[in-house]
Amino acid sequence: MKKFLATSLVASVLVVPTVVGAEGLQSGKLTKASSEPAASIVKEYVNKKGDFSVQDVQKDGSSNIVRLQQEVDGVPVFGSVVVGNVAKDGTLKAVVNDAVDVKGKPGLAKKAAISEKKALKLYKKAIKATEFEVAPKAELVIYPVKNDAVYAYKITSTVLAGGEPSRWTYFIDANSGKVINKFDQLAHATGTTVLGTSATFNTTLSAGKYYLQDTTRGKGVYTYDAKNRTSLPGTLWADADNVFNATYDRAAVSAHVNAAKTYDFYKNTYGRNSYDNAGARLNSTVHYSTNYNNAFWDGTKMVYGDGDGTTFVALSGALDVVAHELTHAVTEYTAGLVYQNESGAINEAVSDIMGTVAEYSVGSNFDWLVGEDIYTPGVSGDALRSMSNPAAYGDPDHYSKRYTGTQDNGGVHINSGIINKSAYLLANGGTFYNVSVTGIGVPKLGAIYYRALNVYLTPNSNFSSLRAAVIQSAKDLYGATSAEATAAAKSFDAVGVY
Ligand code: TI3
Ligand code: ZN
Ligand code: CA
Ligand code: CA
Repeated sequence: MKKFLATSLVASVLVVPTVVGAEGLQSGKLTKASSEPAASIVKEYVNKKGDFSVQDVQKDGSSNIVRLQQEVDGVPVFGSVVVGNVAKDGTLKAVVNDAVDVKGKPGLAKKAAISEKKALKLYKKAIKATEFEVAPKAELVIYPVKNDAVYAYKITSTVLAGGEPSRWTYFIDANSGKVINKFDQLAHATGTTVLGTSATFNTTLSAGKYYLQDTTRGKGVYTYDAKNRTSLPGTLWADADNVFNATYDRAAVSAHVNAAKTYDFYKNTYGRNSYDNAGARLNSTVHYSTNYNNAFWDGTKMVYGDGDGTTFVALSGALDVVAHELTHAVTEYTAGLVYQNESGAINEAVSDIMGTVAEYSVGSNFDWLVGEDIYTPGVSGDALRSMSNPAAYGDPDHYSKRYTGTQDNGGVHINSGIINKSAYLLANGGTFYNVSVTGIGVPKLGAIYYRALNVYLTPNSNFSSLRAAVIQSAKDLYGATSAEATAAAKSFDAVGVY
């Protein structure tokens, strides 16, 4: 039991500290006022238990929040942290003391007989992995064990290749090489998608709840619930048992799974690490508003309506829609195509094209339709748009038929049909308006448009600039006189864009 200082220079009323648990949180007026640095005040209060390094001091209103890490001869004691809340006048208001008594423990007599290199070898052997998303990192720590403490290597890595992703932490005794403890920080969830299929995906266990938080991709993939309201982002999706099998869960499962698939598509196909190519966290919100028949990229996240059940079901259910939305983000960070008139129609078309290339690469049933999986559940075979035949949904398929009015931002979802048709002809081949195009396949279509988006398109590119950008990209990738470059030119001839 600690002794509490009863004297104070400023306050005259002594607040009797409340103690929660033996080493838990203590609060009250724990020390008298002082002009010493906040970290010293907390250190002094707990120093009977050992040495501490200052991890962090943060301002919190007029208080300072101090975090100390317990150490012995500079080696951290795993998990033994002290947090102190020091008021403006230098009095300690609250402290969480997780420091442990390790001084003179027999297990600490031997420091570390085995090397870090050897420990890493043992770790890799134990988790049976050779390829790492995040390489194993070892840290020598003091690990408290029953009535004793030992030196141990704490080693963590992230593995994606070959089977289930994992993030194993092992504590390996630095003398015996034995595994003292281990845990996997990734929780492998299961659930049902909007389309009624089963899926496995990554969640994170925190304080007894499983969150739609996948930490294996870039800076993470997070999925939120707007709870049928319109304030964003809503709340991070939490589940009690990691089995996402409620009807209400389906939109979230699909958004989470399809965002991860789209991340993988961009990473594995083009080496792009998220939309900013710097691993930006992928945030999605589902159950936006009520009966909302659309989806959008709001500048920082993807947002999906549930649909009204007749025109649409939950829009996150379709991979081509999710990849369409994420491509709006990629466009914003690359070409920056202005969302109006011809540049806006290119913006829309690029989203349809990359959405379809993603569907081809990582989807289960590829086609030249957009949104077919979530459009009109009561009607089969239809979609929001067709790239092979835009006219089937009233969209133009030739420059001569372009829309020049002001609706839809100057027809961004309408005139995209002209570019969509051109892209379809480039991949698939065909004769249109007496122009024959030799198809080059979907992967090359994707590579060419991805390069055009990254290199040659600008905010004010029009259809004619797109033609030049796509032809140049084909030349860069496949050669100036390549069949691909010829096909690229023909694909624009066919839709009347020069
Ligand atoms: S941005 C993209 C999202 C999406 C892709 C949605 C695929 C569904 C499937 C999109 O195309 N949204 C459609 C959209 O914004 N609009 C069209 C315009 C006008 C037409 C549309 C058609 C919406 C049909 C709803 C139903 C709009 O709503 O302003
Ligand atoms: Zn769009
Ligand atoms: Ca499709
Ligand atoms: Ca339908």
